[in-house]
Formats: sequence, C-alpha cells, structure tokens
Amino acid sequence: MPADIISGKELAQTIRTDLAAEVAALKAEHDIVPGLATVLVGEDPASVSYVTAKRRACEQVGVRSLHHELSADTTEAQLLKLIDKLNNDPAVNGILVQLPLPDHIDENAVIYAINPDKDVDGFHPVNVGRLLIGEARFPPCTPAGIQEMIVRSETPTEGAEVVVIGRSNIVGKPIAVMMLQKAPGANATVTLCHTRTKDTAAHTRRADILIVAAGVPNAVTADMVKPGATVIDVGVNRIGTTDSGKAKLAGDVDFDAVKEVAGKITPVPGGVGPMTITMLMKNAVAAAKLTLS
Ligand code: L34
Repeated sequence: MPADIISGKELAQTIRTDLAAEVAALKAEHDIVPGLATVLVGEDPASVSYVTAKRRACEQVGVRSLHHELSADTTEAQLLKLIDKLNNDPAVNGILVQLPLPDHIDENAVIYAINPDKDVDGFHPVNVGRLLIGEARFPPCTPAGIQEMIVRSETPTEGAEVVVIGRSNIVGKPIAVMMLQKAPGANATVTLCHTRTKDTAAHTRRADILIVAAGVPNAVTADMVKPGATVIDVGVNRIGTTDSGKAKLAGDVDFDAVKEVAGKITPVPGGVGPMTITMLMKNAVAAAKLTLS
C-alpha cells in the first residue's frame, strides 16, 4: 500500500487561516499589526523565490511586510547599519535576513547583530541556546515546520527512533535537539547522521521517523527505509528547468520508490517548504505579542 502523502501545502493553509484570526484579534484587542522586515541581498533566484513567497504569506496572514532589497555588492557595514535601524524601529517586530549572503559578508556577524527578540529565524546564539535547554522562543522555521508535520500527521514521537541526515545549523542540528526534548511531539531517541557517518543505511533502516536534509538528490532510496516509517524530505534541489522554464525541483528522497515502502511521506515541492514559511508567520506573530508583556 503506498504511503499517505503529508501535504505541507494543505497544512500550511490551515495554519495560516488560524494565524490570520490571531492577527485580527491582536488588531482588535491591542491595535497591534505584526511587522516583518525581510532583507534580500543580491538576486540569487532561489532566494528571490523564497522571499517572494514569504511576502505573499504575510499578506495572507495580515502581517505587515517591510521589504529591503540590497544589491549583491552591499558591504557588511551597510547591512549591519540597516539591521541596527530595524532593531530600533518599533514597527518592526521580526527581522529576516535571507541566507545565503554573498561571500564577502560574514553571516555570523549579521546574525549576531539582530536583536534576539526580533530574531524570527531563531538563528541568534541566544535563541539557539534557548532551544537547546527546552525554552525556545523562536523555534527555527524549517525544523518547526517539520515537527508540525510529524504531529499533525499523527505520527507517534514518544520513544520513537528518529534518524536525521544532515547536521546544518538551519535544519539538522536544531531538529535533532527539538525531537529529543522532554515535550509533546518529541521525546524521541535521536540519531544524527552526516557525511562522515560510517553506515548511514544501517541507521535509517531503524528509523520510525526519517528526516532527510542532506542536500543531495536521491540520498535516500527505498532499501534504506523501514516499512511504515514516516519520511520527511527537506531537500530542495534544482535539477533543471521544466518545459515552461520554471525550476524543476527534487527532494533528497527517491520519492516514487520510497512511497511504496514508507507509511507517510512529504512531497517536494509542496511539503516542508510551505511549512517553513508558515512557521515564519507564526514567529512573526509571536514577536509582536512579545511587545505586549
Ligand atoms: N534566513 N534563510 C533564512 N531563513 C530561512 O528559513 C531560510 N530558508 C532556507 C534558505 N535560506 C533561509 C528558507 O526559507 C530554505 N528556505 C525555504 C523556504 C521556502 C521554500 C523552500 C526553502 C519553499 O517554499 N519551497 C517550495 C518550492 C519553491 C520553489 O519553487 O522554488 C516547496 O514547495 O518546497
């Protein structure tokens, strides 16, 4: 029996509708409209497409989108100056600097400069530390979207074997930390595999929940998956262009073969991506609520 498809696209719509109601209540009760500043440096096509999708989500949810587009030759000092301005602007509750940045800019310097209370990406060391100790304020968006899909697909997590492939700061490390917390939707036994793991397949075959953020198309094949497992595919690999000239996307999982083995599986596109953007909206609303206390 082929796997159930976990539609990130559909879940995202449901959650955005709920968030829109929350935003309307904030406006009605406190006269607050959450403001999200997006910062895009350069014209990387993938980044342009993701930021455009984020701004569209703002519109859907009722978050005010304040967009800053800087040229690829912007200096680090100029970018830090903009962040300082946004840190001090009361209309801005959340700041998102789309990554990757051009090579001449130190990404960490930029992340460190963002006020942790406006860090809706959850990348600042203060927020990373809070996440580690189970006191997350802004759970990073991609891992938060992954966890939401696991929970809403009714995949049991308590005591489950979770195997993560990939150790990035944006996905692999934080989702591993989130799934091992003593908390609902977590409480799992977590294994983190990476490029130096000796026998990745031996680990993945044990996984009740397999989270793949390898950045390599077809990194996971059907023989690596335990029958009935929930498979979350975080990959967004551009593998060419469609006939209509749009980017052709593939995940990290051999979807057609793995869906015959897995119990539940996320597609690419329409899986983790739309959930990432939705969790950003959730964090932007949470950032606005911080100003109430
Ligand atoms: N600062 N930089 C910052 N925060 C982030 O959370 C991100 N990330 C990653 C890259 N850089 C970032 C994103 O927003 C990846 N990412 C992201 C967001 C959305 C989608 C994919 C990655 C997405 O919506 N993907 C669509 C397909 C979009 C397309 O056609 O290109 C999907 O359905 O998967």
